[in-house]
Amino acid sequence: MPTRRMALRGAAALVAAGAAAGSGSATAAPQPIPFGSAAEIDTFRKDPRYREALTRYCDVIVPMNDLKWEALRHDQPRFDFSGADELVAFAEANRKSLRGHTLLWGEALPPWAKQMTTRAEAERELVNHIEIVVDRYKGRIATWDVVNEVIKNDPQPGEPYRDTIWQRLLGPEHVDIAFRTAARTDPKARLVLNDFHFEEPVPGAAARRKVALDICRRLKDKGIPVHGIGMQAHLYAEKGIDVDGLQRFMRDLDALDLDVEITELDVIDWKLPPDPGQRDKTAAALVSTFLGAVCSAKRPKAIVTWGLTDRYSWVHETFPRKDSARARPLPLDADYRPKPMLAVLEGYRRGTA
Ligand code: 9MR
Repeated sequence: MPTRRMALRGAAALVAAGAAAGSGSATAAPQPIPFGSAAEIDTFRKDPRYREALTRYCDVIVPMNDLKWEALRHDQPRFDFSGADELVAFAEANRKSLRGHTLLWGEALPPWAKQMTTRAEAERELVNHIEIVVDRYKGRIATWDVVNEVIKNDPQPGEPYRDTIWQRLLGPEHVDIAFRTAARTDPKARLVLNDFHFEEPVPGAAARRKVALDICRRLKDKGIPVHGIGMQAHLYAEKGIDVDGLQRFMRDLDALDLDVEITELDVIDWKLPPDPGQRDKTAAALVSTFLGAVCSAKRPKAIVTWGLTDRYSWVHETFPRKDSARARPLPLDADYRPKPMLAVLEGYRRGTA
């Protein structure tokens, strides 16, 4: 079992390296970047090795599904905080910080929410939901993915938003309402717009980066707080990384005084050749290229993977391989052994990369 000393080791290393980096010398090490993972509640409850890995490797914990409407609001009037409370308590007991995922999404909604029909109903439910959830974890969940995946897959000029129940009933203002309500409820929370497909070398990704910037600029112009953009970073091994595009994106974020976070990192290896060792090397190289592009231009506030071990990942079902081999998307293998990807991530965590 992990000891309290082990649990604190990562945090202590961060403080020490942070102090060195802040010394101002030209040769100072780069700032360490807190590392974390999403945690899935059923796995967390049943697998002690999962809990041990979260304790050992993470500075940040993200409840993977338990803060979604589907989990919290299955029964419309009664909030069920059981799963979220358990993960928050674990994070606090082990001195990890927390990211909240997510206050508004077009998916993972309970049936009643998908059946809302009026603008007034949608606004009332959204505001009420955000007030209750953010207030419950005020001062404890430091960062919120306020909106998740609101950008259309292939946005065209004048049509930036994904078709969701929120967009249908509230129009573009659904984003404003969510950020405004979260900021009012916990004025100290960091508020993030979270989305995917920013990194690929295709025109669609550039269009999505532009929309993300436009949304944040519009919020800021209206005086609505937004602090950063979350890049999910589900990296497709066969697609590659737009290094120049990402670096421009980081400069554009700087110009708007916005942070960046990596929020759901993993590698989709369904098109890679079968050899597991080779797949792991390719995945580590891809993560290294991606993080190198981002971090050399702007240090993210956190780097979070969508799970820790290949034993459990959404990638298995969503991107099955033709040869039926297990996907290898994460930093630990299915038996919790470190893979080359972990070394890349630990470099950023220690501040040596
Ligand atoms: O990994 C999550 C899976 O367990 C859930 O069933 C699913 C629906 O709630 O969400 C998955 O997580 C998604 C995240 O919330 C948003 N970005 C994409 C992630 C993978 O689908």
